[in-house]
Amino acid sequence: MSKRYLRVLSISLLFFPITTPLLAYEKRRGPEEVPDVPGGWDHLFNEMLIDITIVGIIFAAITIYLLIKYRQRYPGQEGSPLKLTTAAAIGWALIPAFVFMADDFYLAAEGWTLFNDYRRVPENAYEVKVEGSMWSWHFIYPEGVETFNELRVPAGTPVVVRMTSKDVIHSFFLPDFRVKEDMMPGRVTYLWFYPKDPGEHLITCAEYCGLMHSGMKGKIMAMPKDDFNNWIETEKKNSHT
Ligand SMILES: [Cu+2]
Repeated sequence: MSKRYLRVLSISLLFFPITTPLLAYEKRRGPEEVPDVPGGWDHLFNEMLIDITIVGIIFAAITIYLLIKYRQRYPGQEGSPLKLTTAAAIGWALIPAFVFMADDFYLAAEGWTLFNDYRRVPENAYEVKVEGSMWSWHFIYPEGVETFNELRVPAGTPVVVRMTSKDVIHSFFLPDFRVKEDMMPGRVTYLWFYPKDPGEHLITCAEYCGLMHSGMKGKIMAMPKDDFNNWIETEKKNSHT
């Protein structure tokens, strides 16, 4: 490999870690759309698994190759190390490092982008308050209706929950929606999720909060919009009588 070629190659590779995050940024959606956060986390997780596997195989293959190629062939054999120029030595160290770093930066940028989506509540979100306590969830709807351990929401609308705790730290975890957030006394935290279709989803506490922590479960019931509105109306009447 000529020196000039090496220099051009290493300089262009230096730009790799800078440009790859831009590629990830390119994939952003418009502000009106509800971003697919659970799909995004799953995608990122799979991408990382694939990358780790590929990188692992490459490293293992090179190691095995070198082990065989430079093995001791007879007792007392002394090796004759390859003489590299300084530039070549630096190149061999830096170029592979930058290639793998580019991949790391790309994944990190995807993670940051996704984290933004995960923290930015869609504008038309339906807002419910929830208070955690040992060992149940108390939901308060904007219409004044209250439920325990069962959060009913209209399907097809993003939902934001504003959370706090009565006693100790709990963590509101919705495995199906890949979201989790601590609830603390004296502080309001939030998370949002998007129940696209009607269905039931688990709510569970993900922060050890005492004896019955493992029993601190609830469910989300995403209902067809009309059913949900009817339910709210009925509950509203019930709570006033
Ligand atoms: Cu708890």
